[in-house]
Amino acid sequence: MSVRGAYLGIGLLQTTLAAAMPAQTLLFSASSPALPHPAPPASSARPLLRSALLGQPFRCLPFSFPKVASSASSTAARPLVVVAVIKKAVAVLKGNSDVEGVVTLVQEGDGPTTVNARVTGLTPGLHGFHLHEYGDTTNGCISTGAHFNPNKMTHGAPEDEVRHAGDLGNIVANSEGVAEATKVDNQIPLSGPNSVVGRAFVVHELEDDLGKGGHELSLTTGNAGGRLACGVVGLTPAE
Ligand SMILES: [Cu+2]
Ligand SMILES: [Zn+2]
Repeated sequence: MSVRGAYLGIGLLQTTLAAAMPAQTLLFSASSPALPHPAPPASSARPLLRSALLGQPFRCLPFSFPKVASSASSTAARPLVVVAVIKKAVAVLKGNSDVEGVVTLVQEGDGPTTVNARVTGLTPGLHGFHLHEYGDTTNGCISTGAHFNPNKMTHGAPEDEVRHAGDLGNIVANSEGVAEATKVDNQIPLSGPNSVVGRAFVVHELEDDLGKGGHELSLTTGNAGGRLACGVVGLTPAE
């Protein structure tokens, strides 16, 4: 079984086991202590695990989660299990105005992070939407610092090569002041050195010019104006 095959083959297990596993856990065996509560007896766990893997026994091997290589032609089963751990996080946005919202983040393995945002109370139109460096709201949204920028870049659009990791562009509010957006991004993982857990989302008063507005602030903030609401990203149960 290819790595990709193993990855897909354990999809069923993932939903039952991922929640009980620490985010860094990439492998497990049938005797793993990290089973869900209440832990099923080994006698009932083993048949389930085996059947989902075509009867192959588990073996716990050192393995780092892959940047999945294409190997669709390889279908030979191997006694190796790679679990794409699903990580989820949430941020509840509040501020000094009527603007509020909820942002959810989901990341599977080392893949991109999917961000779903719903923000209400906005003026219709575009509003800058970023991850800022700190999850510190002691002084309101101001204390979340600048845009999350681990690679020391200048401000840009999400699709630009030169951008802050936290640059997620704009969200667009409708005539009711509601903005709903889904963004899929590779620079905002939920674990590792550039994890955004513990940092903060900020929704701005104005449109983010994506670094192209020619304003003196364009290359630092996109000239997106004040901070209407913000919320710290925190881990949430994966299921
Ligand atoms: Cu911002
Ligand atoms: Zn930026």
